[in-house]
Amino acid sequence: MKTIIFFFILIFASFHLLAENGHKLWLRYKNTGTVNVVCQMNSATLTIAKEELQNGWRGKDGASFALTVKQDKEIKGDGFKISKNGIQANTELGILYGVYEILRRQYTGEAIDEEICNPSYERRILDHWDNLNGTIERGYAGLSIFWRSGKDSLVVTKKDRELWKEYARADASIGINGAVLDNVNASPLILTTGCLNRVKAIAEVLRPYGIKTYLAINFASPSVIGGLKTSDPFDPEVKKWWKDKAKEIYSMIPDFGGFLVKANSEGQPGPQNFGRTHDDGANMIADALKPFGGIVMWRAFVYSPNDKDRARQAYNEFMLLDGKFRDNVIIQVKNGPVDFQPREPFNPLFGAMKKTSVMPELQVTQEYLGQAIHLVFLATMWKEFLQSDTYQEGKGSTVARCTDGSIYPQKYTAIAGVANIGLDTNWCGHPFAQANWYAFGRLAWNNNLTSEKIADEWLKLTFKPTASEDKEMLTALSVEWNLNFLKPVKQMMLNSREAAVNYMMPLGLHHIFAANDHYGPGPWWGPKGVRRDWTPPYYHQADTNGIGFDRTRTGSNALSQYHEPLASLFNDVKTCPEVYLLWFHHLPWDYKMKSERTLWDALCYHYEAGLQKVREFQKVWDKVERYVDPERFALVQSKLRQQCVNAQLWKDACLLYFQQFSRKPIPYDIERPVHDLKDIIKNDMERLRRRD
Ligand code: GCW
Repeated sequence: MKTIIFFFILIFASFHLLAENGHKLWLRYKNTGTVNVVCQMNSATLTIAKEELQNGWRGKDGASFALTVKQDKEIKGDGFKISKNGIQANTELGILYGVYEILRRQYTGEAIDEEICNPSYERRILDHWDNLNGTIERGYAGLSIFWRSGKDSLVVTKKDRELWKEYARADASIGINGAVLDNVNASPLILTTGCLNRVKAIAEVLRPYGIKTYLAINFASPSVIGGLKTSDPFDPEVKKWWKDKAKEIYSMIPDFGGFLVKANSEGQPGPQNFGRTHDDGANMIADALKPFGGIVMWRAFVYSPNDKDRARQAYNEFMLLDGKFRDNVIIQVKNGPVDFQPREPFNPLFGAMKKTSVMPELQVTQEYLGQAIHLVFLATMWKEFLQSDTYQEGKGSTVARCTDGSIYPQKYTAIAGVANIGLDTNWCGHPFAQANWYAFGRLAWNNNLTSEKIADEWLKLTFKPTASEDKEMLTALSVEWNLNFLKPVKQMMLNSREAAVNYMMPLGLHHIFAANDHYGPGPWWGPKGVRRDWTPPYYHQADTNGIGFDRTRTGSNALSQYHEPLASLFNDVKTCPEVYLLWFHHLPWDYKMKSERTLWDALCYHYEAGLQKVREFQKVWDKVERYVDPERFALVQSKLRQQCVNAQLWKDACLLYFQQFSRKPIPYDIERPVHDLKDIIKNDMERLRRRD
């Protein structure tokens, strides 16, 4: 009888799964009762805090809840103290963050005991690679929410403001407090008055949510838009131009955050165009921002075609400059030494630059991880990075501790993520890509959170049915939901990044992507005349002798940039972690792995495992159909199909291509390729021709 009732409850309850288009993200709050918010102060931010509590309250009906802004030494920055009866914080923004924490706990069922929550990084920033014409570099979720093309492109509409407000709210709810509004490949036009007026309007909407605006700037701006003869950082007129520009910006946006600069990288202008160094350029701009409290985030993503190993260049260039930067300069370093690959060891600059503030740059948008098609939860990748031990100050000097102020007394601590947000109704293209936006914010706030906890929270907030007002029904549904939806889907998320590594580039392989769009496989691509370090053969180095990039002491010696014991550990093929094997070593095809398999066989099994995992994900998803509203269910289902097709292509392309060199059979218990290599290559060439 009980089971029958349960069954009916479920059937009935599942009828209440309202169609959802994903626009509400993890903020599907709906209160179940009233709350009496007690707060002595008033401000735009506190008004938001009060409204959020009232609209989302799931605690005791009619309870009193106090919001108190009061200094407490234990609370850092915009941190807060929560308890059952209220929130205390040093700042109003701290109160708002506390409110989101309370609501999150009420929805996820986490206990609310007295606890202080402090942020790991002071600045938690999203970098939008949005162009002023509305397109987004490496954006897969539609056009920009900030910029558009056309003759009215700079007119600020009510609709713009509404969308920016929703964006600001989503950011604030996960602790993000900064946004770079334009592409790092920056147009000089961003600093013209028309654009700055729009930036001002955006800043006004973002401000009550505690989000500072920053801009990516073009180093050649003084000559391009300022009419000067040069942009040489030593030129007095150039210095003055930047000082005046800073003054103009701060008169419009008093809490402006600062500039992000990509200089002398991939064709962008920089101080080296004038015979100067990175510190000369960064310091000149830092001096202009200093009187207003602004910072410069100067990127270390530099590499020239003349060096024999791209991976070692940022370190070689920037280590020489350690200690030479002004204190309002932060060096922004990508997590890995090459470029946001599915797996890279950490960039050796972390922990090594001891006299300069350094901030990690992560990529939320999945340029190299299946874009808005593949389901890849990135928290596990970021945790792997943050927990990597640099050994710079002894064991336990993790990247997280080297960058969040625990080890070095950095003047500023910060972390940035390249945003995956666009005008798509669901913001991110793939419903599960929202989890990466969420995870970035949560980890920036607390770099000790586990991937599992983040996935758990996100799934509950994003997918748990909230429609029923009937408590009993919701409880019954909840038990069932936890078991049949939460558990398997969470596991799928946690396995998803390793699956992608396996079907794309296992065992330390990297950058073997199809040219330009970086979506599918392209290990063969390397036409004459193209920069070698922009072609996959440069990275995989496959030949009949073996495969992999030799970065050992007898190779490029890039591994000497790591602190001992890492350098020796990576150098010795026996102790080098297998996940980084072909990153550091060029090995023969019959090299014996720990599993006793040959390298070639191991490679085949990794590709196969990756593909099979995606097949499994399809089954996991199909099985949870009754727990998901039809719209989001169908979208994820269709994306998983495409992911599966693409994973098959990756496996076939890479194995058939590398087989030409290994000259060994694909182990017979592995499913046979379903594509021909020559067709794959032909299609790829056609794709490139169409693009040109
Ligand atoms: O990953 C590469 C991208 C470029 C990007 C560059 C960078 C913004 O392919 O599109 O440019 O990195 O980070 O500067």
